Amino acid sequence: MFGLKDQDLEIWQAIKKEEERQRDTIILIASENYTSPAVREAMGSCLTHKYAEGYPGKRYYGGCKNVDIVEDVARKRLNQLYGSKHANVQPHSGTQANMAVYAAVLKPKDVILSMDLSHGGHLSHGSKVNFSGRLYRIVSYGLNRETKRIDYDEVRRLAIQHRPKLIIAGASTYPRIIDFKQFKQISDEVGAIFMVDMAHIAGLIAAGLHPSPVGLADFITSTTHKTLRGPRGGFILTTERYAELLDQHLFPGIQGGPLMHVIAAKAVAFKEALTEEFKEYQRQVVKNSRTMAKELKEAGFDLVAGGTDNHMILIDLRNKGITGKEAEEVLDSVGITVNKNAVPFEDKPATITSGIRLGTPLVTTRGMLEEDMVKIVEWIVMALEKRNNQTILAQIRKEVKRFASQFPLFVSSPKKLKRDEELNFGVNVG
Ligand code: DSN
Repeated sequence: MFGLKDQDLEIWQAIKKEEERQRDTIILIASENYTSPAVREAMGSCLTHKYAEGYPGKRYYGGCKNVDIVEDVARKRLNQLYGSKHANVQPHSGTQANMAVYAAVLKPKDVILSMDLSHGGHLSHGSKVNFSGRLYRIVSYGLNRETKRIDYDEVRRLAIQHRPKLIIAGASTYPRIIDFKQFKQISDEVGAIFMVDMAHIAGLIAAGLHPSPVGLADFITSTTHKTLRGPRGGFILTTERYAELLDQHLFPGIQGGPLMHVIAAKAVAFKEALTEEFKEYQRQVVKNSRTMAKELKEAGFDLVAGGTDNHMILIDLRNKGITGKEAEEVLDSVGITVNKNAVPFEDKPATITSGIRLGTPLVTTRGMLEEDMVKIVEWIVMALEKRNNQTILAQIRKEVKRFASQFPLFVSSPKKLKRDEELNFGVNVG
């Protein structure tokens, strides 16, 4: 029996290179995270061999005894984590989760009221280039021009004017707390179904660091791989009222066989999320994000909405005379990975943008603390300011690599890393 290296050198090498990239760089993509060895073991298990169309106890294939246990445990743990009544752990992704909810309660051309993509909403909440924007009539709310926060009066005004069948709260880029209670009141006022897409903040909600939509929303969709720190995938929570309708529209409605190896890994991640260590991790994610925001502001950066309450920061770079695309490329060249991002009231195309989005889930999973965020911001500031000086960029790249490569990829909670014994810093900027 050959291992991957012997059997497929090309793929093995690409994976090794990616391992190096993840180890030797500082990754600040707000929607990514590293998983625990246990999550990865479940994902790489023999469950990938099994077809299990249907739900536990009601499958269309024989031999589902063991995967039934896995899916039941995953659902039970997820309900325990959020205090919800019904969980569906089969969505392959966040978009599939959203699609299943739409399929369950909407007809083509029904009205959805959701956040504008260019103000921080998600592709699957009604973008013209996505199935959601083609199939349904989309009315978008945005941010207040002054505060760059959700304008709830505007949401109410649009809801009354357009009478949406579904109102969606939730964003891909919004650094502040979302007031789910206000959304619920507006939904009730106009008789709309209320859905929350909590993909970005699922881990923070599980740890009690962001108000929960459970008990307010009719449907809650999420991914499992962002702050929640599980495998790549999705889930949906709903009430007893919608449970059967939802399950039918997920399978057989829009999906076939569930990915049982991923569902097993989700179950492992949910167990991890129920621990005190996980809460501690989430608290550190927010502390790190706030520290980064403070340092960036002191360096003269313009933060959308003035700062952050969660794991992410959106920088409007227009006062620095650099585009999002340029900033992403410069930072990439020194080993700091971010993504260019539209800012509210954007004047540049999506391929250029005026902003960059930063997030702290990954660096916190590696055990980095506030003092490390200070260092990272120093490198970001220096790299952007001296972007035309190749000598300085090369020096920063060296320092970033030396710094990043000392951290393991996964530490269950920040306190687990005995910094003085296990790490040897001594990095000096400038
Ligand atoms: N693409 C993801 C993000 O980066 O926020 C959302 O699906």
